[in-house]
Amino acid sequence: MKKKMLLCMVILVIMSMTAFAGGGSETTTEEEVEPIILRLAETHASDYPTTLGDYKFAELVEERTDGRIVIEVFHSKQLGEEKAVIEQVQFGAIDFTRVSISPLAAFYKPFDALQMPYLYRNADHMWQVLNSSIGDEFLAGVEDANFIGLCWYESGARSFYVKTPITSPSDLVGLKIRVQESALMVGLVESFGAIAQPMPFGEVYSAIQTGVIDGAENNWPSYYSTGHYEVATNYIIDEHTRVPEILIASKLTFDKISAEDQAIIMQAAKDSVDYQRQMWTEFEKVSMDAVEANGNVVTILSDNSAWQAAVQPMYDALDAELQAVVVKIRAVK
Ligand code: GTR
Repeated sequence: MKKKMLLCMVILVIMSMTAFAGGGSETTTEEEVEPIILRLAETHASDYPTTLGDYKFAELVEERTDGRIVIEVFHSKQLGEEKAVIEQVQFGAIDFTRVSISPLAAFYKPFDALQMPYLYRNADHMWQVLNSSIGDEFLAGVEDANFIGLCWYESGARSFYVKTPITSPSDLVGLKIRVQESALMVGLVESFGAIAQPMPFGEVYSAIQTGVIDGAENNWPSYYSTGHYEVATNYIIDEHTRVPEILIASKLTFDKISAEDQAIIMQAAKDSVDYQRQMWTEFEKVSMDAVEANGNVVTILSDNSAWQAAVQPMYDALDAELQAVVVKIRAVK
């Protein structure tokens, strides 16, 4: 009898312990689910329009996953310069980045077709293309290089700025001009007879200041926000390229996420675009006003045919596949 009671008591104690452990662990798991923390690298400062787009994207992802996925934005090159960041995204050490497609073209060559000089008639034309099946095919295609293309951001048009006066393409002959780490941009600058100097973005200011280079090229917001306008005061609005910005994820990171969360991330990126474009328009105006208030020589061209003619050989040199993409882009109304 005693033995039976003892056995019953032991069983009861074990049962209650198991129940406690089970019940307890269920509540703790719910309460203590750790969010997945992912990192996004951005080259620009915290208040730059692309960074504001990144923040919007991160905010939407966090909201729509009820805090299960948190994306931390590391702006101002905290995780490195663009080329190094792209490499790290490719092997999964960084989860996301927002970059210009110029350096990304070294990893996915077809991007060259999207960044040819004087390709788009204007910003609207570029957005028609990016929002069409052409843009979608590029976002999907970049998976071949181990990236997931999420969305496009605005980046205006790039123009040259140099230390010396400039009014025509011939003023660029022999000048040392910094370009992004992109073969296409090297070719573009060489088409004007300048000497291309590929260099990370963060080194440009002091390179101009110390005379290592004579100038560079970029859009209004970058010319202003980097302070390059202080050291290369002649800005000629030749608008030689519109280079889309892109938000990408590492395929290695993406593959670890559930299909449901992947869809949330994709949609959040798309839903951040309007906000980024609006921030772009505002900051472009702020930049123009600030540069003009600084007394820089800004030359607006009424005719850029000489500039366009100089880069024509680049089209002839494109391979047949990319030439076909160019034809499709030009046909978009
Ligand atoms: C900016 C672009 C950056 C970076 C930079 C550069 O317009 O937003 O991502 O590519 O140009 O010239 O390096």
